[in-house]
Amino acid sequence: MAETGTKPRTKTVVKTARPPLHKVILVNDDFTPREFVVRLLKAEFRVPEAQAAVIMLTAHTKGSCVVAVFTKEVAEEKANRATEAARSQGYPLLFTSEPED
Ligand code: TYC
Repeated sequence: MAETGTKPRTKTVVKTARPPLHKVILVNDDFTPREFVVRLLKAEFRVPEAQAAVIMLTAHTKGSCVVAVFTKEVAEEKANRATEAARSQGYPLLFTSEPED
């Protein structure tokens, strides 16, 4: 084929897709003591006392509160682990996870 001297105008840009994030959500209940919720948040999610207190109070007043975001598998694992930790102490405290909007 004859050389036209033209160059392609398209460029290939390589983009690395980030994994979609999932929220871990703390759900309110009428039975778990506030202090236990704060202690669990500190132990399981490594949040400082003041932040744990804000998260607990937000769930207490609004019904639920986002604790943190992770990749899907990590969010599910952390929510299950924290829920299990509460159950092992006899509390019905629930953590769920769902995709971030
Ligand atoms: N509502 C509980 C109480 O009054 C405290 C609480 C807060 C429980 C947040 C769960 O996710 C929760 N003892």
